[in-house]
Amino acid sequence: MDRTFVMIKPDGVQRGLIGEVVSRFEGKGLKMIGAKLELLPEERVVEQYREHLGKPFFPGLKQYIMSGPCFLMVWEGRDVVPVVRRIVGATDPAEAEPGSIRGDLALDIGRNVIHASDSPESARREIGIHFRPSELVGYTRIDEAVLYE
Ligand code: IDP
Ligand code: MG
Repeated sequence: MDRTFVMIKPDGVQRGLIGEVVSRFEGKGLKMIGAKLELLPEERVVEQYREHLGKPFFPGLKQYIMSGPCFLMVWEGRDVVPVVRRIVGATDPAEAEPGSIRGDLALDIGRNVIHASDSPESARREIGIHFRPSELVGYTRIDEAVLYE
Protein backbone atom coordinates (compact mmCIF):
# COMPACT_ATOMS: atom_id res chain seq x y z
CA MET A 1 0.00 0.00 0.00
CA ASP A 2 1.07 3.59 -0.66
CA ARG A 3 1.87 6.03 2.12
CA THR A 4 1.74 9.79 2.45
CA PHE A 5 2.76 12.42 4.96
CA VAL A 6 0.07 14.83 6.16
CA MET A 7 0.47 17.64 8.68
CA ILE A 8 -2.15 19.89 10.25
CA LYS A 9 -0.41 23.26 10.50
CA PRO A 10 -0.53 25.47 13.62
CA ASP A 11 -3.61 27.42 12.43
CA GLY A 12 -5.52 24.14 12.02
CA VAL A 13 -4.45 22.89 15.44
CA GLN A 14 -5.32 26.22 17.13
CA ARG A 15 -8.71 26.32 15.40
CA GLY A 16 -9.61 22.87 16.69
CA LEU A 17 -9.67 21.23 13.25
CA ILE A 18 -7.67 18.05 14.04
CA GLY A 19 -10.78 15.92 14.51
CA GLU A 20 -12.54 17.28 11.41
CA VAL A 21 -9.49 16.65 9.20
CA VAL A 22 -8.81 13.17 10.60
CA SER A 23 -12.43 12.16 10.16
CA ARG A 24 -12.38 13.11 6.46
CA PHE A 25 -9.46 10.75 5.82
CA GLU A 26 -10.91 8.02 8.04
CA GLY A 27 -14.27 8.27 6.28
CA LYS A 28 -12.56 7.89 2.91
CA GLY A 29 -11.22 4.53 4.07
CA LEU A 30 -7.58 5.55 4.51
CA LYS A 31 -5.61 4.09 7.41
CA MET A 32 -3.62 6.18 9.89
CA ILE A 33 -0.37 4.40 10.70
CA GLY A 34 1.41 7.15 12.64
CA ALA A 35 0.55 10.41 14.40
CA LYS A 36 2.03 12.92 16.84
CA LEU A 37 1.60 16.50 18.06
CA GLU A 38 4.87 18.43 17.90
CA LEU A 39 6.50 21.85 17.91
CA LEU A 40 8.79 21.39 14.92
CA PRO A 41 12.46 22.34 15.19
CA GLU A 42 13.79 24.71 12.51
CA GLU A 43 15.97 22.05 10.80
CA ARG A 44 12.97 19.82 10.05
CA VAL A 45 10.88 22.74 8.76
CA VAL A 46 13.68 23.79 6.41
CA GLU A 47 14.19 20.18 5.28
CA GLN A 48 10.48 19.67 4.61
CA TYR A 49 10.17 22.90 2.62
CA ARG A 50 13.65 22.90 1.04
CA GLU A 51 12.19 23.34 -2.50
CA HIS A 52 10.91 26.76 -1.33
CA LEU A 53 14.18 28.00 0.25
CA GLY A 54 14.96 31.44 -1.17
CA LYS A 55 11.37 32.21 -2.23
CA PRO A 56 9.94 35.48 -0.88
CA PHE A 57 7.34 33.69 1.25
CA PHE A 58 9.84 31.28 2.83
CA PRO A 59 10.69 33.29 6.01
CA GLY A 60 6.99 33.83 6.72
CA LEU A 61 6.23 30.17 5.99
CA LYS A 62 8.93 29.00 8.42
CA GLN A 63 7.68 31.39 11.12
CA TYR A 64 4.08 30.21 10.59
CA ILE A 65 4.95 26.52 10.78
CA MET A 66 7.00 27.10 13.96
CA SER A 67 4.37 29.35 15.61
CA GLY A 68 2.69 26.48 17.47
CA PRO A 69 2.21 22.73 17.53
CA CYS A 70 1.61 20.80 14.32
CA PHE A 71 -0.22 17.46 14.12
CA LEU A 72 1.84 15.08 11.99
CA MET A 73 0.41 11.93 10.43
CA VAL A 74 1.22 9.12 8.05
CA TRP A 75 -1.70 7.67 6.08
CA GLU A 76 -1.84 4.51 4.02
CA GLY A 77 -4.15 3.41 1.20
CA ARG A 78 -4.41 2.80 -2.52
CA ASP A 79 -3.16 5.85 -4.48
CA VAL A 80 -3.10 7.69 -1.17
CA VAL A 81 -0.81 10.51 -2.40
CA PRO A 82 -3.09 11.89 -5.16
CA VAL A 83 -6.25 10.96 -3.25
CA VAL A 84 -5.15 12.99 -0.22
CA ARG A 85 -3.99 15.95 -2.35
CA ARG A 86 -7.49 16.15 -3.85
CA ILE A 87 -9.14 15.98 -0.43
CA VAL A 88 -6.77 18.76 0.74
CA GLY A 89 -7.47 21.02 -2.26
CA ALA A 90 -5.51 23.74 -4.05
CA THR A 91 -2.69 25.57 -2.25
CA ASP A 92 -4.62 28.86 -2.31
CA PRO A 93 -7.85 28.33 -0.33
CA ALA A 94 -9.53 31.03 -2.43
CA GLU A 95 -9.10 28.72 -5.44
CA ALA A 96 -9.69 25.43 -3.64
CA GLU A 97 -12.85 23.53 -4.56
CA PRO A 98 -15.71 23.53 -2.05
CA GLY A 99 -15.71 20.10 -0.46
CA SER A 100 -11.95 20.08 -0.10
CA ILE A 101 -10.36 20.81 3.29
CA ARG A 102 -8.82 24.11 2.14
CA GLY A 103 -11.95 24.96 0.15
CA ASP A 104 -14.17 24.48 3.19
CA LEU A 105 -11.96 25.53 6.09
CA ALA A 106 -9.47 28.21 4.99
CA LEU A 107 -9.25 31.62 3.27
CA ASP A 108 -5.57 32.64 3.07
CA ILE A 109 -2.71 30.96 1.17
CA GLY A 110 -0.45 31.79 4.11
CA ARG A 111 -2.79 30.04 6.58
CA ASN A 112 -4.03 27.03 4.62
CA VAL A 113 -4.47 24.56 7.52
CA ILE A 114 -2.76 21.47 6.12
CA HIS A 115 0.23 20.02 4.29
CA ALA A 116 0.23 16.84 2.21
CA SER A 117 3.03 15.27 0.16
CA ASP A 118 2.82 16.00 -3.58
CA SER A 119 4.35 12.74 -4.94
CA PRO A 120 5.30 9.27 -3.70
CA GLU A 121 8.97 10.38 -3.66
CA SER A 122 8.14 13.46 -1.54
CA ALA A 123 6.06 11.25 0.72
CA ARG A 124 8.97 8.87 1.34
CA ARG A 125 11.32 11.80 1.96
CA GLU A 126 8.93 13.67 4.28
CA ILE A 127 7.98 10.57 6.29
CA GLY A 128 11.73 10.01 6.77
CA ILE A 129 12.23 13.58 8.03
CA HIS A 130 9.53 13.35 10.68
CA PHE A 131 9.03 9.70 11.70
CA ARG A 132 11.29 6.87 12.84
CA PRO A 133 10.27 3.46 11.45
CA SER A 134 9.36 2.37 15.00
CA GLU A 135 6.75 5.17 15.17
CA LEU A 136 4.75 3.65 12.29
CA VAL A 137 2.26 0.95 13.19
CA GLY A 138 1.33 -1.86 10.79
CA TYR A 139 -2.16 -3.31 11.37
CA THR A 140 -5.27 -4.42 9.51
CA ARG A 141 -8.36 -2.27 9.74
CA ILE A 142 -11.53 -4.30 10.18
CA ASP A 143 -13.21 -2.67 7.14
CA GLU A 144 -10.35 -3.40 4.71
CA ALA A 145 -12.09 -6.56 3.54
CA VAL A 146 -14.96 -4.50 2.09
CA LEU A 147 -13.12 -1.29 1.12
CA TYR A 148 -11.28 -2.70 -1.88
CA GLU A 149 -12.59 -4.85 -4.75
P1 IDP B 1 1.25 22.89 -1.15
O1 IDP B 1 1.21 23.04 0.35
O2 IDP B 1 -0.15 22.91 -1.74
O3 IDP B 1 2.06 21.72 -1.62
P2 IDP B 1 3.45 24.60 -2.04
O4 IDP B 1 3.49 25.35 -3.32
O5 IDP B 1 4.35 23.41 -1.91
O6 IDP B 1 1.92 24.22 -1.75
O7 IDP B 1 3.78 25.64 -0.88
C1 IDP B 1 4.05 25.17 0.43
C2 IDP B 1 3.35 26.07 1.41
O8 IDP B 1 3.95 27.36 1.38
C3 IDP B 1 1.87 26.33 1.14
O9 IDP B 1 1.02 25.32 1.61
C4 IDP B 1 1.65 27.64 1.87
O10 IDP B 1 1.55 27.42 3.28
C5 IDP B 1 2.97 28.35 1.62
N1 IDP B 1 2.89 29.23 0.45
C6 IDP B 1 3.00 28.87 -0.86
N2 IDP B 1 2.88 29.93 -1.67
C7 IDP B 1 2.69 30.99 -0.84
C8 IDP B 1 2.50 32.40 -1.08
O11 IDP B 1 2.47 32.88 -2.21
N3 IDP B 1 2.34 33.18 0.03
C9 IDP B 1 2.35 32.68 1.31
N4 IDP B 1 2.54 31.37 1.56
C10 IDP B 1 2.71 30.54 0.50
MG1 MG C 1 4.11 21.39 -1.60
